[in-house]
Amino acid sequence: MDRGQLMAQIVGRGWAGAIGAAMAAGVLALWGCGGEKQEKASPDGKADGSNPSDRGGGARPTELGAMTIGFSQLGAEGDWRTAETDSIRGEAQRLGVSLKFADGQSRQEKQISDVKAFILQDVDAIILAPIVETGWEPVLRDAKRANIPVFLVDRGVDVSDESLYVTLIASDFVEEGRLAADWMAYELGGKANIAELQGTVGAAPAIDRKRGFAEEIAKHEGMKIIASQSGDFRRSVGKEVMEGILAAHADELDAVFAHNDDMAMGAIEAIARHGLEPGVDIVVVSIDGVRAAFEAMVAGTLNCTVECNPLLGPKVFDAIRRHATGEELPKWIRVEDQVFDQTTAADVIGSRRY
Ligand code: GZL
Repeated sequence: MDRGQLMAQIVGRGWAGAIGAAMAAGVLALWGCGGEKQEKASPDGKADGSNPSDRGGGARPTELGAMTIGFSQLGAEGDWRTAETDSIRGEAQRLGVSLKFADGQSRQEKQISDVKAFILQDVDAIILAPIVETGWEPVLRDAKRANIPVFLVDRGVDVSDESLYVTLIASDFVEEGRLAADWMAYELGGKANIAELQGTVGAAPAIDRKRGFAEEIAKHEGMKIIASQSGDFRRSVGKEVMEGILAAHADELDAVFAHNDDMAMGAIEAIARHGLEPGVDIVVVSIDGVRAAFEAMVAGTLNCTVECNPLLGPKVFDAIRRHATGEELPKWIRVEDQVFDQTTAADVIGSRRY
């Protein structure tokens, strides 16, 4: 099976119709290729009780331009986060939405107090990028009692009552982990000792990417994770963690799976400082698809990245508008993912938008 067949097989997991158009674009789209989001109906299909018509209390504006919206961003840990923040703030400006921005500084307690402040200010909607999955129920109940709909972006929450948020706009992180494993298994013939750099402890993308990757490599008895540690989605921490792993395992390591490109860049630095050739002596596979990753693939130090599109601004305001006019939204609006490697990086780097 050649690479094209592999990539087509990976794409086969997703939506076969994407193959033709996506191949023409020089990339392999897994979910849609015209930029259309895949929307999954909520499992039970019934109203979640958060539509304006179901809500008691005061009416909210239905026009985005008349809304004041609070955006609780989790922090500014790296390139992906910056791209997401810029997308949402830029789209608010384009639409004439009054956006109150709060930087959670990578601390959940700060994010919770930011959301509480939005509730006191009686904003018309809240956009929340939750740093970790748990601990949100009380403040989401406060928002619901105040008649303020909450829209989750890029990371999910673990709550007992799904009516506490309108929808989650995010990629399928489990699938991203599977795709990374698929690509690595092909590249290394199903045999590798792997170091895993995990994302922020307790964060949905870290939990789910780990799960998807582990599920997929379990199909290849020659693939084994020999070291796994959190690098907190940060380049500097990814580098430190990789230095420690190399000190213990350099002579037996074949590959690195990093939960995001920022940590992969740190790992690449550490591998080179250790006197090994990243991308050659040790294969490096990551997730996000930020510009630095494309530059590294062109340079040959990164082998593959699974895109996780951060440009969520248009999608989130479209969801807010649809909800405000009484449309019922699915609990998960899935963002498309694409796989890039050194055979495609040079062709598409010029068209990258983040
Ligand atoms: C994914 C997002 C993750 C990125 C990382 O939706 O939450 O957080 O993959 C970022 O780069 O830190």
